[in-house]
Amino acid sequence: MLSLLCACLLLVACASDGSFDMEEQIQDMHAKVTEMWQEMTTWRADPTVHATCEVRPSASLDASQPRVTGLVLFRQLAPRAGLEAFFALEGFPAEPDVSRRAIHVHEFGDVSQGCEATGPHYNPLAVQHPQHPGDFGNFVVRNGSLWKRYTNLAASLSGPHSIVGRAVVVHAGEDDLGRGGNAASLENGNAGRRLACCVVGLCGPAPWERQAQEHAERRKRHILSLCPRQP
Ligand SMILES: [Cu+2]
Ligand SMILES: [Zn+2]
Repeated sequence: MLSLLCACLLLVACASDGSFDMEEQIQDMHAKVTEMWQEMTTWRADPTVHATCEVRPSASLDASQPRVTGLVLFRQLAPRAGLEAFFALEGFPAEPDVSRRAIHVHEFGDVSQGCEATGPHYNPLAVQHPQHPGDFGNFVVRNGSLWKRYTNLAASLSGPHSIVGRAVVVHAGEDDLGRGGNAASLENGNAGRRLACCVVGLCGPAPWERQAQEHAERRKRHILSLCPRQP
């Protein structure tokens, strides 16, 4: 199948008169062949893909800003399956009430000049916020930390719109989810300053398994704490 598509691609390339339409068709066919190749090679082995992202405070923060650190882990059981994630972050201000903070995937995996270097939201289909892959929305922060497992997030670790190599950015504010009534709302949700970020990289299953075990133990401790002790 792949060799047939490659042959078609070559034929089209040979017949090309250099026009813009033909060039566009070749690019489109190339993207389709690449996507099929990625799916075929993944299908042969265990299709599960894992990724990790070690969150560090933005280098451009001033001294008054909180230093958020932690880990974001991803798992995808098959190329078209929903994305699962663990978010384990700390260092937010320990406010008495819960707060909500936005987390998104941004375009560039470049954190060399602070989180600003990660660019805008990753937006391969040129759509409005919050329809971007990696618009994860708002996360509840309690006592300065965030600990949550999510399933079915709208992003992927494989295919042409993979978020691998791109950045996860933690914001100081809440995402208005495109309802803010201004241009920025439809680009980035007016989520405020970029507190911390990391670059998504592929990894083995071990970090996910460790986090899953810790998550199960935390849940168990939480349930036990809700049960009144017998005298
Ligand atoms: Cu963002
Ligand atoms: Zn967005």
